[in-house]
Amino acid sequence: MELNITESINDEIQSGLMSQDRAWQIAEIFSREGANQLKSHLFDIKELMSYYRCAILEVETKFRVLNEQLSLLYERNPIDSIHSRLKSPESIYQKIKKKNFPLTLKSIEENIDDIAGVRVVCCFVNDVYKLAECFINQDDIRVLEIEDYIKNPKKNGYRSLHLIVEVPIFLTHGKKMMKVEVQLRTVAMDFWASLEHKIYYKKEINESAAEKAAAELTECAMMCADLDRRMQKIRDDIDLNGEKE
Ligand code: 0O2
Repeated sequence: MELNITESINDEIQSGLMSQDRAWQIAEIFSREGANQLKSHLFDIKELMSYYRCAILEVETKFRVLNEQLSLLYERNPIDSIHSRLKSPESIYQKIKKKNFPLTLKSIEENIDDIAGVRVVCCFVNDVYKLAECFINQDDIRVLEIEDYIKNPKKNGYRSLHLIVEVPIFLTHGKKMMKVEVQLRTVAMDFWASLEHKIYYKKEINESAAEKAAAELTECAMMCADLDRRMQKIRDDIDLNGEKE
């Protein structure tokens, strides 16, 4: 009986279903009763998650540095805001299950690209591409994938530039490359995606309401794309003709 409980907790931790703190408490109890192995698994999970947090810090810093330098050059900040998140154990578990990958830490690290996510919200579309270019040209960044949903929006109208990169983190025992998903988008793209995420994306909605909402959301996405084009044009015109003599 005791062995089964240990195995089942272990499975939940391996799959990321149980929160790390809760599992740590249970491990304390079990380790006193002899299940020391569990404690070491828990340490491995905590360690991996802390590496992803370090990778987020590295990527955030790179974008803050670029923002600082570009704002000096252009006398305005190209970045409006940066938001970062570590994927929750529940959604890591859902994703690994959906994609039929083994439920091990190694497999999670190899197969889930967006455990660490950094979203960079820019003012103008040109800023998105400028920042992406400066970022991926840094010699310690390894680009694994680029998905340009601005040039090729999703069917529902979703737009953003997605990069999957590996970034080095420097630890006491050496360097480790960690995967990070970077999403770059404008304020208008972010406005649409944030609201669509709240009301529609991956939500269960009854069929007739869903169809109507989807059509409306796609229309709103086109309005946001149009706004982006117009704002970019206003700025380009000012840059070209609007400077004081
Ligand atoms: P969450 O809740 O934001 O974390 P995969 O990531 O492997 O499932 P793929 O095709 O590689 O699939 O990823 P994709 O489609 O490039 O999208 C990854 C992320 O982009 C999503 O993460 C969302 O954050 C965002 N995204 C993609 N499509 C949409 C969309 O239609 N609407 C909104 N609001 N966001 C979108 P998650 O993990 O799916 O969700």
